[in-house]
Amino acid sequence: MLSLGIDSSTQGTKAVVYDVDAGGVVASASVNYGRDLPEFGSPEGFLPNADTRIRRANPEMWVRGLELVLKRLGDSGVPMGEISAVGGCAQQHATVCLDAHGDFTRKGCPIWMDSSTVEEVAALDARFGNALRDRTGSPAIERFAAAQMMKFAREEPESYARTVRVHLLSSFLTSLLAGEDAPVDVGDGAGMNLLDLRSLEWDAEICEFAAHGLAAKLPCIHRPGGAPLRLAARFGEFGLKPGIPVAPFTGDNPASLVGCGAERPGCAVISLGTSDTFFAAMPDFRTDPDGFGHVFGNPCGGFMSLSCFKNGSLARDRIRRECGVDWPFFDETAFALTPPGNGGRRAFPYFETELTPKHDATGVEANFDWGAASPETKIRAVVEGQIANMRERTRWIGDFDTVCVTGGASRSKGILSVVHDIFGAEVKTLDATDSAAIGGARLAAMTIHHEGDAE
Ligand code: XUL
Repeated sequence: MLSLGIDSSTQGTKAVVYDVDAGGVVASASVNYGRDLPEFGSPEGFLPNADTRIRRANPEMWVRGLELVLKRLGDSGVPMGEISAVGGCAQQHATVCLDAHGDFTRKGCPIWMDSSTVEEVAALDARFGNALRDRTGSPAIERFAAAQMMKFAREEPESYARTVRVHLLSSFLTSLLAGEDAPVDVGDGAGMNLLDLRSLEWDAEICEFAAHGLAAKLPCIHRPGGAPLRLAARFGEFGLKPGIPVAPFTGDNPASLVGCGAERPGCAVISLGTSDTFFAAMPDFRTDPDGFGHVFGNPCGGFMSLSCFKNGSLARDRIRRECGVDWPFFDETAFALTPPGNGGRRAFPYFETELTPKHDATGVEANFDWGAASPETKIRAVVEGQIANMRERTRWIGDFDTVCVTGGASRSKGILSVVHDIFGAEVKTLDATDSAAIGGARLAAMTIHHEGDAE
């Protein structure tokens, strides 16, 4: 059986055709907004703005991205007519506002990179404090819909009043594919500061505080296992079979959880990239007592957590250069020359303002004489510092029997051994390229199994 997974991400749209029985991608196509849709003037996926806190995109670009990626996929010769279900995901937190005719009421939609809502976050904090985290899974966050809608209603009251539907990009794309107003999936809906994660209903009090009448403008909520929608007739144009199930799109992070095969609790994913990300499924609703980790829904049921550590690969590269060594030395030799635990020597690189835990960019903080230490001691100290911090900051989630490591730095045998020692879990490496699109395709395939079960 073939299913289609679409990932509408910051810089482009990707589509994969997934062979569910063989478990692999058989065809893919992609669109890069900067290269392929230059008319939107968004080389990096958003409209350039001198104020770097403002990050917005023209929603027409996402519509065109979806259509163009489907056209390219069809042109690649893949049998579009044999695809049995469609699913997908989108960058989290982007909001799309529509009027009663389905026209956009906000030509520039804020995306996840927008942090222009500092005032609104302060207002949410002052009104709800820790209750916001306890109810919605996250403290007040700039890029989340509560703060963004508060700002929209304040700055453009007429446009806000004309808005009848506030979609996330994920539910907006599902609506396009289904040709009808689609629900918000709990996975992505949890990233709004508006969803009560215990009842999985919109929190009326928080919605009303954010913007008058907001709850009535939000879509219905799709819970795991709920009925899929159906592909609209107009997508027959791309060779797809109208009427096949469409799984409600989720956020790219919840989709990656599924795409990495980590949707069951006990398995964590560490993605070592520009920044390091940690995510894992959780069976029940818990929040980070220190307020650093986010809680999103798990589209397969239950919840997931996500923590972002800003000082990741760039910090490791800076240490490597400072030590004057090559990558083979950093990745392996340094760990052969030093014992696990490094004799208690630990270091934390704060080259960027850190999110988890919050820490200003102050450079390397070490509990030993940094200047006098050998390269191998420094390298182990930094890697053990990073991974130990990750373990400490994710302890509230629970224990893990398996940790899947992805991203460029997962090639490092040294880093993998440190993950094994500190997490005390089996460590696997995973190629997570396209994991979000694959997650969408797997969620699509699950709608068929659910229908089969029901028969
Ligand atoms: C998660 C977040 C990002 C985007 C990227 O909270 O903001 O990971 O989902 O697309």
